[in-house]
Amino acid sequence: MLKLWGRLTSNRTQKVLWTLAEIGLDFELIPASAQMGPGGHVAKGNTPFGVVDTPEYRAMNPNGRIPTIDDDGYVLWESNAICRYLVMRYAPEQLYGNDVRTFASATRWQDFENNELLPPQHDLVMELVRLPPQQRSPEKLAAARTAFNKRLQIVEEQLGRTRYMVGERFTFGDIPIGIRVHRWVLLEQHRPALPNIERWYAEIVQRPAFQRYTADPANHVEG
Ligand SMILES: N[C@@H](CCC(=O)N[C@@H](CS)C(=O)NCC(=O)O)C(=O)O
Repeated sequence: MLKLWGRLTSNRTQKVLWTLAEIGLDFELIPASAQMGPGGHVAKGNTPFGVVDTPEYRAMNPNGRIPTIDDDGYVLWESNAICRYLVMRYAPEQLYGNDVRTFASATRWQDFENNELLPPQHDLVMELVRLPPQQRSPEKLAAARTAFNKRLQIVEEQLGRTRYMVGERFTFGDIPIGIRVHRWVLLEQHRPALPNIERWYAEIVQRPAFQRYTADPANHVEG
């Protein structure tokens, strides 16, 4: 059975969990993290799950980060690479219509999420939830908000042109953007009106695979 090292509260692990749920593949989740544990973030004095600093784990993933998978002896790290591997191996028709251009367009949204949306949202999560209040900075929070909202406008425009991130069908390109938008909805009280994203999000949240691991607010706003 496929093994996945990670944690439910990790947004990169979430990408893999949602993809596995779409495919319907059985797997074993092994809790692992240097930063978070069952009680929350180490910045608040919690004990982390660990595992990632052991020689065995480092031999699989020299970064000591999560997620990592072992699929029948094939070890892979980097969350987006894992998702690409999983969809190519197990669900090409289902998650990109087995079409090379649809595949490339979906990877474009993976890269956009990783490079443009994730860094400001990471700062938002730290400033709103994870850091102890005395370590938070209003300036950093404001800068993260501005940067995130600006990039989200690009998603809004895309969803004004197509029903999903890549055309008229759900693809694996919707997964990373869906995680980012879900976190934003859960975390941010004052959001600008983005009607195309709202329409798309209302559809996304109804997917059973989204409900399986990603929907639960405890996996996103837990401090
Ligand atoms: N580019 C890597 C980044 C991996 C990464 O930074 N993962 C975070 C969790 S989202 C992590 O390992 N944090 C430290 C920890 O939990 O120990 C990927 O996408 O897999």
